[in-house]
Amino acid sequence: MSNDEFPTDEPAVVTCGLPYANGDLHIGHLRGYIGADAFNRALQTLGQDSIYVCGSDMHGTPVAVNAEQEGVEPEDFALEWHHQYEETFPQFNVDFDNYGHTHDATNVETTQEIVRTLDKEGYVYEKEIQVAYDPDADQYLPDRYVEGTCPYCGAKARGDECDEGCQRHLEPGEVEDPTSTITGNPAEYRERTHKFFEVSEFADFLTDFLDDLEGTSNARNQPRQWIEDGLQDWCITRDMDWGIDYPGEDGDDLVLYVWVDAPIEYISSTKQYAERTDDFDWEQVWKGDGEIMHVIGRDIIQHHTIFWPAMLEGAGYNKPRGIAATGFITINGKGLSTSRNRAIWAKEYLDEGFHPDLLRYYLTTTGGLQQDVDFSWEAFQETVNGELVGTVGNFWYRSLLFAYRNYEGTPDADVSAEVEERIEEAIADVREHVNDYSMRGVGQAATQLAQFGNEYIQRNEPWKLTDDEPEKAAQVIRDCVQIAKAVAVVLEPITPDKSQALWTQIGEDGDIADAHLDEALAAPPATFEEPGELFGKIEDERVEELTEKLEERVEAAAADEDETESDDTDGDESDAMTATDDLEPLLEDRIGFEDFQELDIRVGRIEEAEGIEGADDLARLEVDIGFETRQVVAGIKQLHDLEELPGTRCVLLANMEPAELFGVESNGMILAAGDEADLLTTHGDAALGEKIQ
Ligand code: B3M
Ligand code: ZN
Repeated sequence: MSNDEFPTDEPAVVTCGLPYANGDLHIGHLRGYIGADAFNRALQTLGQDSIYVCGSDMHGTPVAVNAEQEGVEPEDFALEWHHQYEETFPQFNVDFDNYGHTHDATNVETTQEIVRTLDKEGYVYEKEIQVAYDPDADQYLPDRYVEGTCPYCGAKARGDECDEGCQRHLEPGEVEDPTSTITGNPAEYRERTHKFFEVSEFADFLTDFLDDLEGTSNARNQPRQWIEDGLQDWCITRDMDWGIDYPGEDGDDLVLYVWVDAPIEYISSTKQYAERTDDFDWEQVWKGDGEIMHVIGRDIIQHHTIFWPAMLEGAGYNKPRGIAATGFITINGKGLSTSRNRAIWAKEYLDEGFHPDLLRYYLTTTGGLQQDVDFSWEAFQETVNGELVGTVGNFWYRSLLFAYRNYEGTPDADVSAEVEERIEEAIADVREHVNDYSMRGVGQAATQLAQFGNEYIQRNEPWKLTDDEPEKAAQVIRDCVQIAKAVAVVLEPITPDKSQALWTQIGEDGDIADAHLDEALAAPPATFEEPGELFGKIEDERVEELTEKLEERVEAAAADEDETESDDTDGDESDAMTATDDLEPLLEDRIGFEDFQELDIRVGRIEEAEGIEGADDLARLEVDIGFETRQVVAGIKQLHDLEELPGTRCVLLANMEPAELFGVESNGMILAAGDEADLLTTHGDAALGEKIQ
């Protein structure tokens, strides 16, 4: 890999975390796959040779547990979901160059080859460990078959992950107070021999790897802390039938841990693409100097920044160049929950008749590859009606219609210097945003260019010029057609169908997806047909109806849950914001106004933020409160991207007694809510230092 600016001379592979083949796809999945798809397309518009590969994650307890509940074999169960995913992704214009699955022959072979190499290189050893066992079910309890308490943060955790707390990977035997998810019995422990991969040997390599790693800051910062805390070796086998056999030991009942073969599918899928097309050198990427970029959820940072690069390095492969870890997704401000049916399902969205590009635009411009996304039908409507209909669609239609009616196409004139410069500026912005992994920035650059187009046409009023100043009118409209084309080119990674439609409307041949950014400045064809409108408004009644539908099914699911008192075992969700049962009760004691006045709470702005060495959760902040800048220690190190915090407005309890934490003096307390430390702020233009009252 290189850290050279894109486009580089080396081929690139973009991947997105593999979906477990165990249930319906929803908006939480889509934001990742769409984001990565847009990123790959954007790299291509820069001229980067790049492909996008993925596949279904077929193994492990996430699949086995759900298959068992349905009473079907894991393989049949997973294949059925796999086929559904294969059909669903293209419907969102998620255009994988190859979509395989982890149980196919290529991946079994590649996985066994890599594990064999790690073994041969001396990175694998055997160890006796205590493994959870359920005597009633007469079965060992790997991973999701066991639940308990996270030894690091005390949250409820699964056997192999602290999914509701600190997001750490947990090794077999680590979870405290383990109970079987099959019978609810406390688990017993039995001694078993397992294989371990010596991740601890790779601490120096990983430290260097993180120094070079591009993408989002959380993907660099969290693992740095884990390395500092000391890396543990990684148990890579499980007592299960479903999975890939440890090479050379097919006889026993151990299979490889799902997290060994899952990322290897990134390689296998690339190989399949290369074999099929004969047009891509997979080894140049995976064993040479190619560029590897992973888009993942932020709950699987450890797997991608510690285990995966260590495996690659140990087996003699290339290392990833960039990792973008996406934020959380909420629905109407509450955590997405599949068990509570608080989700927007992929199929549902399409069944409602919405074009995929609308959701692509919404997810990319609100969240991109990094930010949290809140989805509500109202917010979706606002974005679609405001930006796609009002700004982009309106500009496209009015300028092309004017051009068609007066010139039957693009008038014969030169593009003005002003417009050429503005388009060049947009192209430069896009280049920078793609290199920053900011797909949100790319979307915004396109919409701002359309906004400029609207202002330009409004300011020049070509309709007043056609009679008296025909040359000037022709030049203004020539400019507008150029801007329309440029917006389509810049927006293509996000709205591929709509951009293609505009491309065809202005008489261009072929695929806009093949156009590079420079094409934004190339002259459009001289004639074209009458244009149509490419975006339609979403009406208020539609939004009301959809919002009501969503609320009703969330209520129905809640009622169902009450009836059956069923446990939430699918838990692909982060549901902290909705767990109303977990809220602390309101205090009965009332306080007087004077008591409140004793709290000196001020409007502030974070100026600096850095992690405190040796402290897992603590960050040192410099907060400007108008009169002065305060040093404050806050427990937000894991919960926020510290690099992103400077400039963030916040609220500070200024007369908190000073305290010293890890040798750092804290002079105040910033206010935050909930497990994710959602920072409180003001929403108007209150000045820094203003008192909260
Ligand atoms: N199948 C899904 C997840 O944990 C898991 C990703 C594998 S990526 C190699 O988000
Ligand atoms: Zn934890």
